[in-house]
Amino acid sequence: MIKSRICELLNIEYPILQGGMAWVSTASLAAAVSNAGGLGIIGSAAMTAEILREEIKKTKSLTTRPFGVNLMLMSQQIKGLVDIVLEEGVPVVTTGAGNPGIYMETFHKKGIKVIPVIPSVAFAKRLERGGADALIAEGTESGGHVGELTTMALVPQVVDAVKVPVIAAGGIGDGRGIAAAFALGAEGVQIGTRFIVANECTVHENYKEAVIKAGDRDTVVTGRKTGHPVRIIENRLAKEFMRLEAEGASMEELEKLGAGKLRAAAVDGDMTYGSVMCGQIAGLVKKRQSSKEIIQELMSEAEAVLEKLQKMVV
Ligand code: TUI
Repeated sequence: MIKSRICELLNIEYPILQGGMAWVSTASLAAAVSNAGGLGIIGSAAMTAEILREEIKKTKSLTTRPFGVNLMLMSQQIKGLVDIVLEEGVPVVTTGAGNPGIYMETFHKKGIKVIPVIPSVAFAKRLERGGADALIAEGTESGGHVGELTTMALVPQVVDAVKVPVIAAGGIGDGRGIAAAFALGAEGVQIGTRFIVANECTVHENYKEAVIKAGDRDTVVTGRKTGHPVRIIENRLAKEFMRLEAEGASMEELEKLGAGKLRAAAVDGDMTYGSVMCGQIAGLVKKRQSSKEIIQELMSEAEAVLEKLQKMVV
């Protein structure tokens, strides 16, 4: 049994958070992960306020356990999404792609735990001072919007810099990754890519198949130059993006190319011109399972690894 402050803080059985992925993490996946003892998280980045309200209600109808909502702070709808989270009484909020400082007090007044994703030590310290209940240190191995540092370099430096519990994310897909994250001082993990192929995940079948087929070098980061770095599976869209970037295309041109492409991949199953966001760890995601099977396997592997490592100390 692996327990940490994250289990107590979030009132969950296992220290595993499911990444709140846009167009991917709907009520069905979030509730299944929460029912399996982790923290399921609804990804609200592409939702309108009303759709988020429906997804929260659906999650509540499927589980009595704690769950979270991820707020992508660059979302055009952010104010409306925040209002829905406050009205519906969601237990946990994770944030990405920005500074949630201005919402912290309002969330706390409602008893909502706030766990921002941070890509650097400086940002971690700032948000700890701002009242974050825990932090997700997310390495550049992750899918979607990424920072610069690797999980291996970022997590121990953040752990040394703050007192609140740190959750590691980026490049974690099995029990070895969980054990490694704990060795670095993390007290929990956030896993996205492995849950894309969960039975309860409602993303298009082609997307799941692309993750299962992906090898270690099949993702690329587009947009590092434009300030919007995004890790996706390399396809025609990614190549076109990289060509335009190399030619010094304007932000408008790049934004035009990217518009609606995540939906095209996740909803329509377009694996050629869609934006197939996933992490570098896709190479070891090889089978479809229920969320419960994934969590059970992750935890028993992590325990076995930690026991094996302990025996190496003589
Ligand atoms: O947010 C994510 N990953 C995401 S959001 C997303 S939605 C999207 N849709 C279409 C195009 C692009 C994105 C897909 N993937 N991860 C959390 C994360 N946050 N990673 C990095 C950061 C981050 C970066 C800078 C957090 C804070 C930050 O601070 C900058 C500042 O100083 O405000």
